[in-house]
Amino acid sequence: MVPRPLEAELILAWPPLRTEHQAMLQRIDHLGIAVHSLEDSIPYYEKALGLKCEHVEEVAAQQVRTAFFQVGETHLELLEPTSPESPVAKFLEKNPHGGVHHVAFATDDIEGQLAQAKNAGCQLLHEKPFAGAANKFVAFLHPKSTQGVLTEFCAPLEGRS
Ligand code: CMX
Repeated sequence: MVPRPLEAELILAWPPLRTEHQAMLQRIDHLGIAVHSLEDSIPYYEKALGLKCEHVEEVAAQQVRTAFFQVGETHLELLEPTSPESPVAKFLEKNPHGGVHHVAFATDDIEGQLAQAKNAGCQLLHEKPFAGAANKFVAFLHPKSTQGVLTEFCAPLEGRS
């Protein structure tokens, strides 16, 4: 069958062309999910979904307590605010039932990814990555500049100064 023009264009355009300067996203590292209380929320993930809470960690700089669950190659990160000033507390004010707070992409080049996003017109919430949960270097893009999704880039902290 001869492809219709649109299909032919899609075939020609796939995979997207990359230049050697483009940073590379590797996978969805985790989904951040805002909750009021880890203690109240963890049983749902363990009992209803059959997942296992791997670890609980406070990230003081972000004013959150986190709980991680592995799902295949990715994780769920529950986020409980530890202060009314926490970004997650503000999110819960607007979304009282909680819900998906951010999408975090693992990358092999976090600075390159930030530069690429900035060049594309995105607002960086952090010009420089910083130490986040689970031994990761992280940086965020403002959701108003990313089609409404708070976006995180992350890379292993290991080997960074
Ligand atoms: N997803 C989508 N939209 C969001 C959002 C989110 N998570 N959080 C806020 N917004 C929207 C608000 O609904 C609001 O929209 P309207 O203007 O239409 O009402 C707008 O963004 C508010 O933007 P703002 O006034 O600039 O900022 P806020 O004080 O509400 O803070 C944000 C929002 C994203 C800048 C802040 O949460 C932030 O800096 N986040 C990055 C750090 C973070 O989230 N840390 C917690 C997780 C840490 C971890 O994973 O360990």
